[in-house]
Amino acid sequence: MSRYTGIIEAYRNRMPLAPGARAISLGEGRTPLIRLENLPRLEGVEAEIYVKFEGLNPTGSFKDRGMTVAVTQAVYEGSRAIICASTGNTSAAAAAYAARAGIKAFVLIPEGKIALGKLAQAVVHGATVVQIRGNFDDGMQLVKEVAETAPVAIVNSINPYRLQGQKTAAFEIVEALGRAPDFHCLPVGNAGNITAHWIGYSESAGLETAACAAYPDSWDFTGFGSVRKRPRMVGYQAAGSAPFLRGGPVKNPETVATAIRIGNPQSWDLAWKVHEESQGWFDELEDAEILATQRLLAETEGVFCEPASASSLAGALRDLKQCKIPAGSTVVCTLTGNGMKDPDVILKDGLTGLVQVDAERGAVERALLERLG
Ligand code: AN7
Repeated sequence: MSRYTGIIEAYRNRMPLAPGARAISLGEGRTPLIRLENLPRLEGVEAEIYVKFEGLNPTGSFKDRGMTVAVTQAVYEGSRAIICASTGNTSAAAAAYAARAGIKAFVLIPEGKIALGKLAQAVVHGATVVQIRGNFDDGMQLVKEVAETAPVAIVNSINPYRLQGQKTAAFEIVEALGRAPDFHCLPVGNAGNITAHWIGYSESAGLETAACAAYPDSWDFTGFGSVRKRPRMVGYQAAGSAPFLRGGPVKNPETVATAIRIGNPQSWDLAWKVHEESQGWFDELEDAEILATQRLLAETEGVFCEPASASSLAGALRDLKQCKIPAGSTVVCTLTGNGMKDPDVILKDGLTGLVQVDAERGAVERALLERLG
């Protein structure tokens, strides 16, 4: 057994990094693929459903897989600072990996619209947090403009090294299952992650994909194939922020799932290629469905993901019930981020399960007995 040191070292031969590039890592990756045992039965769906719990990465989201590679390459190229726009998770990851690398991070976030835990992360890691009076899409536009002249490397997913890191989630799934699942469901914001997964599955199958347009230079990824099949990729958006369902950008995106409050996805073309090549689909979910599924998963399986992440499972359950996903299928849902980042969304509904009693044995016993039924 050797010490696990993150996705770059684990998949070095599949990374378009210079051999001499020093990996900036926090041990990201190797997240659990948890088979749901209670929820499918309770919901009356017949399928092998797994959740890939990316909330267990070092900063609590899948962004760490991409950030380790983007920051490694930025440092290798001599950058002293990185910049991103973010709905929260990218800023947390950028801040942490910049701290690890000893460089500066600048993060643009929509004022008042990111989960508190994510803001705390950016602050604690010493990033300069620029709160803009606008949304993610405004921030992204500003980042592109500023980076034209300022000596900063963009680490949003338009940076091709990000997707190279994020593809490793698919590698891990194929290794764990011994094959690709039939369906892979995930939340879609900028659509970088769905593209990255498709790249990962394609590499695992040794198959070409038009999504390799997202590659840095002309990286040849064929020849790694060990499995034959790729999954159908299914992307879910929040109804108030669903540009893929509207056929174009959404001007004022709104959703309780602030991580995917994105109206102008940066990987628009790539995502449609994935849609076509994988014969998948996009769909949308109401905020209430997303929150109900977040709760259901937490209460029945002990897995606490953030609202955006729950949309993957909410969508999968609906599509299973409607037989869009056939019974008996193997389905993997990516739980992109950790629920602990966004306690507000849970607590604003009131504190269920909270009881006040006197500090006295009898009172505590009564409280228990009433609920043990
Ligand atoms: C939990 O942090 O865009 O479709 O700026 O945080 O690859 O954009 C976050 C995105 C899903 C969507 N789930 O992924 C950001 C940001 C969670 C997320 C997505 C995000 P993409």
